[in-house]
Amino acid sequence: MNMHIGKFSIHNTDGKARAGELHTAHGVIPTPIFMPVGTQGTVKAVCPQDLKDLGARIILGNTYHLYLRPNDEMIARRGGLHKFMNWDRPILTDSGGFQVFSLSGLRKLSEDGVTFSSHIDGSKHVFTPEKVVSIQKNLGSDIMMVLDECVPYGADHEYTKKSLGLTTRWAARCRAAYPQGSGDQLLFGIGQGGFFKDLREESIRQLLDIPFDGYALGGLSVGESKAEMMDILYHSAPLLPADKPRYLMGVGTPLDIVRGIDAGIDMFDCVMPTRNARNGTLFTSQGKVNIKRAQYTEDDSPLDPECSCYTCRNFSKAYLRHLYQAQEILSYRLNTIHNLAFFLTVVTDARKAIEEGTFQAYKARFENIYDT
Ligand code: PRF
Ligand code: ZN
Repeated sequence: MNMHIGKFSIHNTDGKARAGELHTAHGVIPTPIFMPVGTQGTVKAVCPQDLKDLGARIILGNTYHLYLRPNDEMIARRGGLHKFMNWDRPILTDSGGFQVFSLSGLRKLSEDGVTFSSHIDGSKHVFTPEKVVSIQKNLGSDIMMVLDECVPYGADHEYTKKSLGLTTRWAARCRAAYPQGSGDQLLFGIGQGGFFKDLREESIRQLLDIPFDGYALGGLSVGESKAEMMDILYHSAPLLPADKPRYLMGVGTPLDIVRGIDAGIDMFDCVMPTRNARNGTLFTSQGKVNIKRAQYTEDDSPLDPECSCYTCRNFSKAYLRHLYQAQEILSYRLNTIHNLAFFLTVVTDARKAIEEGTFQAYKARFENIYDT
């Protein structure tokens, strides 16, 4: 195994914001980083080459989906997910815990794991900590996530406390199934604790007794208000080990990401740029654009004059609106390319600002354009 794998170095800080580098088996990831979501072994509507042209450095895949279809052993026989989908840069896989709770039908939690029925054909399956590590080993992701319970919004203190204990015990079993340094893959722990600061502290404190290669905050952006999320984010991010990468799962809007960086987070993923692209909501340096609006019918200007992506260099808003209205496949592709370019630019610009010591000004400018 390459002795640098898992190494994380921070070369600049600005307030709590950090600029660093994480070494993985498929290359070095500059942080802060945004990870486009490629749930089923594809970032919807774009090719791996498009992602490279956009400067994407790491993408996310989902254990839950790839286990159910086409299945992890089938992918392993083809040399793993990188080979199967022809993406040679890093991949992070989520553990499936969250997807079981958000997508599958009937499910039952026990100490051993979670029993659930497939959203595809209703068939019954069990995810244990050992099973999700085994699946992620078959997929060959660079970063594996532990099995956790993402506590539903509104859960009370008693439920949340019990649940985080279970998440910690599952995390320890995941680590035991893949001891640190036993291969080229990294394993991240996930802190839960709902919207109770004492429980967030307890969850992170428990995780610190287990050596992980990085630490995530889970259980945010699950239906709470912006203010509640920010309160927990700014409280909990600094409690994660300073010398390990910190990952805020499933978050968020461009402003959430900038604030997350401000709170000391290094890694982000969200379906927002790709999903919103497909329903015509585009993010620009001037704010959000709803491309279906009549005002763009004869607007020959580029979507974002400050963007240098393929879409903005070559097409007008009038054309993008037409493609959307006509439900053309190219609409998905061009919109996705632009939205990903925007999210990736947010983190690269943030990184530059941290290096130059101008991150607060960058954040302030951002807050003027995006209010959510
Ligand atoms: N746990 C896992 N994946 C996740 C989350 C979580 O809490 C979230 C919450 N925003 C998104 N993805 N394993
Ligand atoms: Zn663009």
